Amino acid sequence: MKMLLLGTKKMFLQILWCFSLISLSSQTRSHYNFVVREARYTRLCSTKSILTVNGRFPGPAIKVYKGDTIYVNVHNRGKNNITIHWHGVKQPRNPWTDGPEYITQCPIQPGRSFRQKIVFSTEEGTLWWHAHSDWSRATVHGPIYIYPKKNSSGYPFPKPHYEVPIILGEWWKSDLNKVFTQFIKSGGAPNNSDAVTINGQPGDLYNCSKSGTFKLNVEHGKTYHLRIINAAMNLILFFSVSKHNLTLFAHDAMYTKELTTSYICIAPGQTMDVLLHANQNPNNKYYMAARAYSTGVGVPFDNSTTTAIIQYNNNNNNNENSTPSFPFLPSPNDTKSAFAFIRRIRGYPEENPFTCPLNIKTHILTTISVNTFPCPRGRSPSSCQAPNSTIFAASMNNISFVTPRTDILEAYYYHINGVYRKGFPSFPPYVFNFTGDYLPLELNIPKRGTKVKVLKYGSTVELVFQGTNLVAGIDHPMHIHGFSFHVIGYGFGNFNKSVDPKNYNLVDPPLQNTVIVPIKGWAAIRFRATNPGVWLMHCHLDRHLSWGMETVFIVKNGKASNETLPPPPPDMPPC
Ligand SMILES: *[C@@H]1O[C@H](CO)[C@@H](O)[C@H](O)[C@H]1NC(C)=O
Ligand SMILES: *[C@@H]1O[C@H](CO)[C@@H](O)[C@H](O)[C@H]1NC(C)=O
Ligand SMILES: *[C@@H]1O[C@H](CO)[C@@H](O)[C@H](O)[C@H]1NC(C)=O
Ligand SMILES: *[C@@H]1O[C@H](CO)[C@@H](O)[C@H](O)[C@H]1NC(C)=O
Ligand SMILES: *[C@@H]1O[C@H](CO)[C@@H](O)[C@H](O)[C@H]1NC(C)=O
Ligand SMILES: *[C@@H]1O[C@H](CO)[C@@H](O)[C@H](O)[C@H]1NC(C)=O
Ligand SMILES: *[C@@H]1O[C@H](CO)[C@@H](O)[C@H](O)[C@H]1NC(C)=O
Ligand SMILES: *[C@@H]1O[C@H](CO)[C@@H](O)[C@H](O)[C@H]1NC(C)=O
Ligand SMILES: *[C@@H]1O[C@H](CO)[C@@H](O)[C@H](O)[C@H]1NC(C)=O
Ligand SMILES: *[C@@H]1O[C@H](CO)[C@@H](O)[C@H](O)[C@H]1NC(C)=O
Ligand SMILES: *[C@@H]1O[C@H](CO)[C@@H](O)[C@H](O)[C@H]1NC(C)=O
Ligand SMILES: *[C@@H]1O[C@H](CO)[C@@H](O)[C@H](O)[C@H]1NC(C)=O
Ligand SMILES: [Cu+2]
Repeated sequence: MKMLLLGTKKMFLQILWCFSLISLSSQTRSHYNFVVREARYTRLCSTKSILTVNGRFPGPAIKVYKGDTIYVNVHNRGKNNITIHWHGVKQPRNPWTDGPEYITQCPIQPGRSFRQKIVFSTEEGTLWWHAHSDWSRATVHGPIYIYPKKNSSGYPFPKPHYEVPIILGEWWKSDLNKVFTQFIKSGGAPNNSDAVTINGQPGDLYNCSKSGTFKLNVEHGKTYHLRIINAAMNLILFFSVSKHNLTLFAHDAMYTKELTTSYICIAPGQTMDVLLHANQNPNNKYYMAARAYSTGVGVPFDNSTTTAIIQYNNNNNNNENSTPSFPFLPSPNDTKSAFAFIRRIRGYPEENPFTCPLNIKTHILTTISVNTFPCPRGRSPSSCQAPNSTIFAASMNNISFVTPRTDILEAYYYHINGVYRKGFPSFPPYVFNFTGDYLPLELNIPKRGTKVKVLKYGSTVELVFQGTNLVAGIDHPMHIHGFSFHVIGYGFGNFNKSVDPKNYNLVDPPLQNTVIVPIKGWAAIRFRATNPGVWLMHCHLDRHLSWGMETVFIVKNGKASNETLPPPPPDMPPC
C-alpha cells in the first residue's frame, strides 16, 4: 500500500512537472532569489549530494522580455566559493555582474550573497545561466527564456503552441569536487561522465533510469518550441528526434533563417530554438536522443546515449511499454555531418539590429592548442599522468592562461598593478604547419601567463581561431563574453589570409556567442568592440578551460558617457 502511494505520488509529481514545462505562460519577473545549496539526487542507481540552485536540478528558469533588466540575489549556502554567469547575455556596460571567477569578480564565499544585475538588450530566444567557478556548472545551471518585447509583433512566424526546455547535460556518479580535484592533481585527463542527460535525466538506455526518463506529452497538430541548451561539461552533442524534423529559428538568442533538419550539432555553451511539429502517427512513441560528437584521435569521451520520450495524447495505444522508435544520430566521429549542419545556419539580418562590420581595423589570428608541460622535478609520476609522464595544458597563441587571485576587472578599474599584463599577441608567435600530422614535440610546451588583449572602444575586430594538431587535434567551442559575433567562415587546414577571406559570408552570417572551431581547421568571426569592460574568451569544453585555453579582452571606454564603464555595485564580493 505504501509502495503504491509512493508510486502514485511520484507519478503525480511527474505529471505536474510535465505541465509546468508546457504551459506557455510568459511569467516574467524582475527579481529572483538563487540559493546555492546542496541537495540529494538519485541517478544511475546511486544517490549523492550535488550543488544546486534552490535545490533544483536543472535549476530554475529565468523568464524575461527582450530588453528587460532584472536582478538575481545569489546566496551561497554551499561549502565552496561560487560565481554565476549569464551566458550569452551581452550585459552592455555591466561586466560587474557577468560572473567568471577572478575575471570580473572574486567568488561569492560560503555564507555570503551578491545581488547581480542582468541587462538584456538585443537577445531574443533562449540563453542560460551557469556557475563559472571550478566545475560547479555541471549541476548549477538553468535556462533563460527571452520573449519578444511586450506589444511587439512577436515572433517572425506563427506563435508556437507550447514551449519546452531541452537541457542537455552530463552526470558523474562520483562527487564532482572529487572528479575535479583528482583531475587537477593527476595532470591527466578528467574522468568521463557516466551519463549524458536530458533535463537532468539519463533516459531508459541506462540502468535504473526508466522511471525518471523525461517524457514530453504532445497534442497532435500542435507546434512545440524546444529551447535546446547544451549544458554539458566536455561534450559537443548531436541531437535528434525520431521521425520528426526540427526547424531551427534562433541560435544563441539571435534569429536565424528557418532551417529544417533531421539532426542538430550543438556545443557546450550554445543554445538553439527549434520548432517541432507534432504531426506523426499518434499511436507510436518516439525517442529524442543525444550523443557525443568527439573527434580527438585517442581522446576518450563519454560515448553513451541519452534519451527522452515523446508520446501523443489521446492515442489508441494501450501498451504503456511499447518501445519508442529510435532516431538517426551521426557517429561520434562524423565531422562531415556536424559541419554539413553547422554551415547551413544563416543569420537573419532583417531581424537583427546590427550588421557585420566590413571595414576591419583590428585583425587577430590565434592558435588554440592542447599542450603538455614536462613533469616538474620533485613531482610524483602519479601527478604527471598525461602521455610520456607530462601534464596536460592548453593555450591560445602559445600562452596558457594563469587565472589571477584578484579579479582582472577590479584590477583594471582601480589600476592595481601586477594582476595581469597587456600584449596578448595578435598573431601566433611561431608559424608552423598548425594542422600538420607530425609536429615536433618541443612545440607542445606553451608559456604560462596572464596576458590580455586591449581593444579601443568601437574597434572593428576580425578574429580567426586556428585549431592546431599539437598533442591531439579536436574541435573547440570558443565562447566570448559580452558580445554576439558574426560567424563569417569555417575551413579545414591552415587559414590562408590571401585565399580564405574570399569565401567569407558577409551577407547573412549568423550571430553567436559560441562557435565550433573544426578539428585541424579554423573559424573566422567579426564583432564591434562597443561594450567597455573586461570580457573573458575561452573554450567551453571545461577541461580545456581548466588547462588554460582562454584570454581576456579589455575594451576601453569611449568618449560619450554612455560608452564608459560605470562604477561597481556596492556589494562586490571581496577577495
Ligand atoms: C502595451 O499595450 C497595452 C494595451 O494595448 C497598453 O496598455 C500598454 O501601455 C502598452 N505597453 C507598452 C510598454 O507600450
Ligand atoms: C576516476 O576513474 C578512475 C579509473 O576508473 C577511478 O579509479 C577513480 O576512482 C575515479 N575518480 C572519481 C572521483 O570518480
Ligand atoms: C546495467 O547493469 C548490468 C548488470 O549489472 C550491466 O551488465 C550493464 O553493463 C549495465 N548497463 C549500463 C549501460 O550501465
Ligand atoms: C523532413 O524534412 C525533409 C527534407 O525537407 C523532408 O523530405 C521530410 O519529408 C521531412 N519529414 C517530416 C517527418 O516532416
Ligand atoms: C564506447 O566506448 C567504450 C570504451 O571506451 C567502448 O568499449 C564501446 O564500444 C563504445 N561504445 C560505442 C557505442 O561506441
Ligand atoms: C568513425 O568510427 C568508425 C567506427 O566507430 C570507423 O569505422 C570509421 O572509420 C571512423 N571514421 C573516421 C572518419 O574516422
Ligand atoms: C610520447 O613520446 C613518443 C615518443 O617520443 C611520441 O611519439 C609521442 O608523440 C609522445 N606523446 C605525446 C603526447 O607527447
Ligand atoms: C601541413 O600538414 C598537412 C597534414 O600532414 C599536409 O597535408 C599539408 O600539406 C601541410 N602543409 C604544409 C604547408 O606543409
Ligand atoms: C611556445 O613557447 C615555448 C617557450 O618559449 C616554446 O618552447 C615553444 O616552442 C612555443 N610553442 C609554439 C607552438 O609556439
Ligand atoms: C595561400 O594560398 C596561395 C594560393 O593557393 C598560396 O600561393 C600561398 O602559398 C598560400 N599561403 C600559405 C601561407 O599557405
Ligand atoms: C550613446 O548615445 C549616443 C547619442 O545619443 C548614441 O548615438 C549612441 O549610439 C549611444 N551609444 C551606445 C553604446 O548606446
Ligand atoms: C575562496 O575565495 C577566497 C577569495 O578569493 C579565497 O581567498 C579562497 O582561497 C577561496 N577558496 C578556495 C577553496 O578556493
Ligand atoms: Cu577546447
